[in-house]
Amino acid sequence: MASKALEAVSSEGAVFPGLDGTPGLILPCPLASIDALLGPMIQFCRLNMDVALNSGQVWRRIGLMGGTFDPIHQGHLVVAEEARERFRLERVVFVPNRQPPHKADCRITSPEHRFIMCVLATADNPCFAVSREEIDREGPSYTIDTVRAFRAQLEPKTELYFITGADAVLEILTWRDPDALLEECHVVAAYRPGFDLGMLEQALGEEKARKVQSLPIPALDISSTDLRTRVRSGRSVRYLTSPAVESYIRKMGIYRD
Ligand code: DND
Repeated sequence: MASKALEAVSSEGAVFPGLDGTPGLILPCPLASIDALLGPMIQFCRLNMDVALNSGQVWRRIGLMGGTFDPIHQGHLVVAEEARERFRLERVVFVPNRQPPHKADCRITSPEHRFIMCVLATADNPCFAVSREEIDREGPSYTIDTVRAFRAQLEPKTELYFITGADAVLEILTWRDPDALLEECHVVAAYRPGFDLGMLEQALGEEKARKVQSLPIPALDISSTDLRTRVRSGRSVRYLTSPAVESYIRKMGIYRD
């Protein structure tokens, strides 16, 4: 099972490989309800996180890809993959937030739907895992709390890279405890062609901007907002997100209203 490729979620179900030979996941079929999916997803995710973090192996570099992921799409996946390659990350852990601190007044899809979509989108990449660190933590999902929670589980030598978009990094001084965040992990700012890197220095000041690692990524003009709008108006999201996520959105009726 571990060697099988991901098959899209369909009426026949889907098989996901586990990381490094851990048992894979067979989705219950048919996809009747979120409850039927959540149990196996959480178990699969825990197993993979155990392999990713607690396998006794000393990791040198782990990436944390934070986001609201409402929904996750190819843009997010490309950023994670580019960061993995560029910084030679052994694992990239996707960390969907429960309560985005900067989107308090926005309507956000339930954390469990967003978590499941992250698992579906990442399950076929043996270097990707999904964490429930923020999903299971009450209150606003502050990144510094997450970085410290991961730090506590990892060897002191392991370097942590918090990966996010350059647009988000421009706002980092408004985040909780930005100085500590910049000290306790490498902050990676992924930028698309046309982004003026000088803006990072303008926004953060020279000293803090120097601590940020910039990462060029290919231009993919995809956004979660656009995906939600498309679903609401009955348009296709095919190829903008993974087939399993597309299928999940359709079957669960997410973003229809
Ligand atoms: P978003 O809501 O922007 O995530 O949140 C990004 C991260 O910042 C999350 O982990 C938040 O919890 C954290 N945050 C924000 C504010 C305050 C604090 C923490 C705090 O601690 O006080 P999205 O799901 O919208 O996107 C995830 C990332 O992917 C973003 O950085 C976004 O820029 C990037 N992205 C793309 N990059 C390349 N090409 C595309 C992209 N679409 C989104 N097409």
